[in-house]
Amino acid sequence: MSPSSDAQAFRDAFANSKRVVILAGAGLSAASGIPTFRGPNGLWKTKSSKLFATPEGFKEDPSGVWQFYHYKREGCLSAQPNAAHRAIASFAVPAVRSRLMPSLQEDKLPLFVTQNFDGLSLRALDELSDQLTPAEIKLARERVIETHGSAFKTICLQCKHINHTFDSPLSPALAGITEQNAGERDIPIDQLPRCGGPDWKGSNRWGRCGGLLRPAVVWFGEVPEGMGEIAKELNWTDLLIVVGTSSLVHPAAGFAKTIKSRGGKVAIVNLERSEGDSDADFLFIGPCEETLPLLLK
Ligand code: BV8
Ligand code: ZN
Repeated sequence: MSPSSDAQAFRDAFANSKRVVILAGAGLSAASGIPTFRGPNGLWKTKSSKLFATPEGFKEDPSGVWQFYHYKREGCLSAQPNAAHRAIASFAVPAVRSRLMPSLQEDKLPLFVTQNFDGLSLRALDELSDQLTPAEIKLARERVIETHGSAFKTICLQCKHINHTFDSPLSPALAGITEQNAGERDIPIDQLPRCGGPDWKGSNRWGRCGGLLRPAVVWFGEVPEGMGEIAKELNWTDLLIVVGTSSLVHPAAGFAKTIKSRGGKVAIVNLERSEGDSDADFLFIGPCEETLPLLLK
């Protein structure tokens, strides 16, 4: 049976769902100006994912990879959440949940798994500070899993310290790097982001070690974040909403099949057809920044 595009039937299924998971990909942030990976002008068209999204690539060319992530981080910092981010963030508001999802088990917030590392979904939650208490925002943020990591976290290769920072540039040598000139400079490794920051002098007062940092994003062959919590949640999920992903990258691409195999429903909101979408229960083709707010009104 082919997927339904009946918005009211989707709203009814949504209202009857006890446990909801939302999975998002690059299409969620497209309207915020963040390029997707595999679209017509996708990132992987211009850059090789082998170099920029694998641990081997980083080992081979840490200078090139840091330049790539520097301008990606800058892009994410200057981007704003769009209407689709805000529609999903609105589930954190109790009145929205009771209107849209009155059957939620113990009013459990949907688990939101994003493959994006741009931080925009968390920023959309922070924007609700006029409607939610800090405790409610904290609770909602804990239900967001950035399963492919975050552009705003770094890991030290030496002491494994994970640092969360919006500072930019992470080292003076990266200042002025843009998409146009990235890779032109060969930045010496000791001028790349170091543990303890650019003014690291020996073991400074934070006890940081000065080791080389890497972006805390999940590269190919690496274990995505939150897999245990996600697997547990998928056991109970009766509705998975998939937004803005080509559904080509595993294990996220396999969530829909898991839900279907357990009798749950799958709704896909995507600009164009995506891998495996004919098995979905609902399919809404269009820009999610327009379709999602309409579906969730
Ligand atoms: C894992 C981070 C084991 C960095 C990314 C060989 C060796 C090892 C592993 C594998 C292997 N062969 C296969 C694998 C598995 C591999 C994989 O799936 N490969 C694929 C390509 C075949 N996966 C992994 O390696 C993963 N790890 O398997 O570990 C394991 C597994 C389970 C449990 C324990 C251990 C790690 C995957 C993470 C890789 N990291 N990037 C960086 O990007 O800089 S991948 C990259 O793809 C991004 O993270 C991105 O999030 C992800 C998915 O892409 P999308 O978000 O879907 O973006 P895309 O452009 O493709 O599509 C956008 C969609 O939006 C389009 O459909 C478009 O139509 C739509 N759209 C556009 N605009 C809009 C819109 N929709 C709505 N509205 C709009 N306005
Ligand atoms: Zn360190």
